[in-house]
Amino acid sequence: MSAILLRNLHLATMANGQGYGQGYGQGYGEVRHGALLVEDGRIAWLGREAAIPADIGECEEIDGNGGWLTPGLIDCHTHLVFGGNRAHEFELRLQGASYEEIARSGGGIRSTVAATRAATEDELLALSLRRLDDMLAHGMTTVEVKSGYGLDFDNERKMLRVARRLAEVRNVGVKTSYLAAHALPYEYEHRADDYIDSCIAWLKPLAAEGLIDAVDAFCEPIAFSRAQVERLFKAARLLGLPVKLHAEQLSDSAGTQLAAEFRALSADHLEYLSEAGVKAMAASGTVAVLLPVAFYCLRETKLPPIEALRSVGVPMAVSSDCNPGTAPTSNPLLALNMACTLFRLTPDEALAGMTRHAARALDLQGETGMLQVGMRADLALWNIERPATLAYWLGASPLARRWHAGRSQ
Ligand code: DI6
Ligand code: FE
Repeated sequence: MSAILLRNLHLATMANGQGYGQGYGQGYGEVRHGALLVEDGRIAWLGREAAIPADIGECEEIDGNGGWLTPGLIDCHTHLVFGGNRAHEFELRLQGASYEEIARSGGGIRSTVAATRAATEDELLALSLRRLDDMLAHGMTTVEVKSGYGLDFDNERKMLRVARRLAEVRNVGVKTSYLAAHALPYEYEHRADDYIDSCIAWLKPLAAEGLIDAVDAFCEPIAFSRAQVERLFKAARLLGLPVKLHAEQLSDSAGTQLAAEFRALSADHLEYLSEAGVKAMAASGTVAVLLPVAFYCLRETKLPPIEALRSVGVPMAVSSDCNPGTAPTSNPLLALNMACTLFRLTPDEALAGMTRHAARALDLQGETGMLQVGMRADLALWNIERPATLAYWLGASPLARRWHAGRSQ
């Protein structure tokens, strides 16, 4: 049995109902001058250092140097696997072109599709690892990875295989989402319904291969309609796969209500979410995934209805959206800052959004996202004086060390 005792640190457990009410996030669930015991990859005990049980036996001791231990960060919405980059479109946007104009003229998602199709699986893995390693250096222990730049069977499969391989070559948890319904590929021009038929046909063999943890889609006039998404969701349900949705990012298409009907794990973006959409989410227990980096990069001005979501108790997750178009970053802490600065979340609320609530958006509640006895020992140790620093300080990572399932490396 391998045991590790972390001591001389403060704990931000992020556990429900244990906070001191510093902010809307119910506080950090703090244990000052705490300690935490890991046994066989799980949290075996935690509490005040003065109360460490006498009978814990032999273990490796780690001195936290007075820093803070939080649950490992969970980035629950990323497009981490892709080929090429879109720096040129960044230049075009600065000359006045909009995201939609670029998308309609064959750029945008489609240009990343071309680069992703051209890359071999190994090349794609190498490109993705660079971004993943940056995330890990920022305290991340679980990442969701979407397909959606392949848009045909072989290339969607290639992306999902790369996502699975990430978890084999790095010490990290990976959840995959099948996002073939991200954009319409050239081969299906003016045949969106046929393309959805193909997405549905590919779903079964890819799920049978164990490559899909959830099914996602982009519901938007520049992408797919509610009726098309509904057909895909029905196919997902038949296979017993949970769904999530890119909804109300650029307009109110009432995709969220559809997602709620299917008891979606999450509805993501939500800038244009209506009151009816908020109610539907509250009723279905769907997590609201906020993506402030995309909001920032698109210079969006319409804010997601944070206060409405808060007041009805919809859990709000915060994620990087790491993608080459609207969120070119592999720094999840930047998303925490922007969630506070742009969306006015409190720092404890933002951190809950990248731990406890993010776990729920990935169907991992009870497994990770909190410091609690029995949970997987996914931990981040930070050289900070107070947890708000994670959202406050821009750019650099104050990470001292991280553990995934009790393993540090
Ligand atoms: N919404 C987004 O923000 C990303 N995908 C989506 O559906 C953007 C993806 C890209 O531009 O490559
Ligand atoms: Fe996205």
